[in-house]
Amino acid sequence: MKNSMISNDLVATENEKRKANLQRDYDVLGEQLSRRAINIEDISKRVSAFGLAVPSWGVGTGGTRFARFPGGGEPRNIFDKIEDCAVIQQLTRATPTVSLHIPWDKADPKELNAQATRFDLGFDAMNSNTFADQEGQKHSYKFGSLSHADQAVRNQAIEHNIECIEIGKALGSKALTIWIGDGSNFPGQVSFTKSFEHYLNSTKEIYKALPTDWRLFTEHKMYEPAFYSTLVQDWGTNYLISKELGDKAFCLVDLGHHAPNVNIEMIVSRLIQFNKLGGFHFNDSKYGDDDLDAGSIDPYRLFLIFNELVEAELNHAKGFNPAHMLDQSHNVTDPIESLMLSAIEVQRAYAQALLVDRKALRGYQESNDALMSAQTLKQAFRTDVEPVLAMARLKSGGAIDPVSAYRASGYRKTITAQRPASRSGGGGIV
Ligand SMILES: [Mn+2]
Repeated sequence: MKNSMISNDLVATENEKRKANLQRDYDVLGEQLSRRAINIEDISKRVSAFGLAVPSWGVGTGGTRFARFPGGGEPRNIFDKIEDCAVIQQLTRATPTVSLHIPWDKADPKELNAQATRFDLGFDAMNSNTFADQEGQKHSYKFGSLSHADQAVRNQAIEHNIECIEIGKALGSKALTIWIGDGSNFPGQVSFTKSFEHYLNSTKEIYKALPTDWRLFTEHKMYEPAFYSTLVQDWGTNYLISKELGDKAFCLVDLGHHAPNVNIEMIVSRLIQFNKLGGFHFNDSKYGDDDLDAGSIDPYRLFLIFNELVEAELNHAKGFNPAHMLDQSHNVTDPIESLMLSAIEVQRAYAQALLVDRKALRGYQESNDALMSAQTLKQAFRTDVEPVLAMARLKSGGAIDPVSAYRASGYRKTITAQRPASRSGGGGIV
């Protein structure tokens, strides 16, 4: 890393304390895996190559509809946010890119590029915002944006998305993510058919402005902010959109945007099979769109999703290139710590999924051995891959224990002194 927010000497000192034990754990795991005909070095290499994007808005403290309790040293602007993202990447080596949200992160692209280059960071998908009104905006999105009854409102929303593409081009981004809050709170409030027709026509205009090497991601969400009907409410509608738009349009799966108990891994499989999986917003939930830390509630579900992804990767599924991003709200933790651990949880699910004995699984599936099929997945999930993840971090210059190194650095205290407290800053967790 060209520049670092935390002293590399401090990271080295912290690693030195843990290196010998890690090597021992790694060797033991390597021996265990070799008995299963798995080369630990192969798994390590794949884990090292696996990257996630951090959403710029994730490094600020989140909130609920009731209150927000700001933490110390909150980023004041996109340049502070990139510094916090650089810390996450420095210590985990798992998050080489940042995903921007316009207009919150609007700034001179030259300056944005310079700040990202300082830390060897890149820019992932651009995120537009037509779910809130911005200062000086001509038309309100109170009753919708891309699906609004009024053509003038729809045009304003279309133009905003095209502007996001233009900014993204200057930053080396290759994708636009559209999530809208359009919907209704009362039966009869909107015409399902008419509003969807408007949405499709609007999105087709945006699609036309998409460069040839870009992808358009649309994100479905079951409810909120609209509580009776949401325009893009489920993966079926999302799939219809991507089919209507064309080959550059893909579905984005946000784990928290489904009803409890929905079989998300099966949705993922369907989208892969029909070449429409764009990527993920990783988080976890217990009840609804709780935006909890990835893997904190149901790590097995995360693993089962990665089981599908690894299957597709190994089969070289056509056009398979999912974008990985975290999308969470950190209300009670230090966002940097949550994002570091969440990135590691996603990597963990990936590493565990790489351990699935696929040949054995296929055999059990073909002989209808339900019990052993399930056990084959469980064997991989039960394997403690922490030494692989920690070794991958160490070898690529990160921290064996990112949270300990972060706490030892006193980074939060330093930035709290440098960045005056602010009570503002939108939630905007989508
Ligand atoms: Mn999302």
